[in-house]
Amino acid sequence: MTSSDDTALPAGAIGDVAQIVGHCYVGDALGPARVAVVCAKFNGAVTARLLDGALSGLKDHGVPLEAVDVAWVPGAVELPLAASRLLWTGDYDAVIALGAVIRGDTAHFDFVAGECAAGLQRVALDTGVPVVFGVLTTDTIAQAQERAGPGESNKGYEAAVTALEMVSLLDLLPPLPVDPDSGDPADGEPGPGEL
Ligand code: INI
Repeated sequence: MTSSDDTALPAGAIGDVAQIVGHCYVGDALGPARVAVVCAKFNGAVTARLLDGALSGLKDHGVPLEAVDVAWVPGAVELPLAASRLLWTGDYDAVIALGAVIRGDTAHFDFVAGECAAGLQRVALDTGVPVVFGVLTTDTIAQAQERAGPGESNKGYEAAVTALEMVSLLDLLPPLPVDPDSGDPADGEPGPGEL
C-alpha cells in the first residue's frame, strides 16, 4: 500500500535516520521468495484482477510465476484459514490475501471485512510470517474496480511488493532466540514447518 503524494515518506528520510541511530532496518522488494496467494472467489471479477496485479508485481520483482502457488477460497471470511494452513507447512516466506468486500447497504460488510482483517493479522502474528492484506474494502463496486485496474496502482500489485519487502525485512531483523535442545523458538512453541 503506497501513501498518497501528500503523505509519502520524504526522499532521504531513511538515510538521514540511518546516520544517527544504531541499526536502521529496511527491506527491499526483490525476489526470489516462496510466495503463496489466497484469493476469494466472491466478487471474483474484481479479485481476478487483483490476482493479475499480484502476479505481475511478483514477476516484475524477480519471482518466477512457476514458484508461486494460488489457493482459491469462497469469500474473504475464508482467507485466514487457508493462509494459516499454507503457512504452517513451512513452505512459504509470505502469503498474499486477496479479496473484495463491498459495502452496499448492509452491516454484514463490517463483520466480513473485520473478521477477515483480524484473522489475517492473527495468522501473521501466530506464524511470524508476513500475511499481506490485499483485500479491498470499499463502499461501491466502482471504487473496487478502480483499485483493481492495470498498472502498479493495482492493490494486488502493491500487495506483492509489500510481501517481498516484508520477507526481505524479516531476513534483516535479528532472529528469534532458539531453544538449543528442540530447535524451536525459545517461547516453547514450534514454528511453521516444525509441528
Ligand atoms: N465475501 C467477500 O469476499 N466479499 C463480500 O463483499 C462479501 N459479502 O458482502 O457478503 C462476502 N461474503 C461471503 C463471506 O466471505 C463468506 O464466504 C461466507 O460468509 C461463508 O463463510
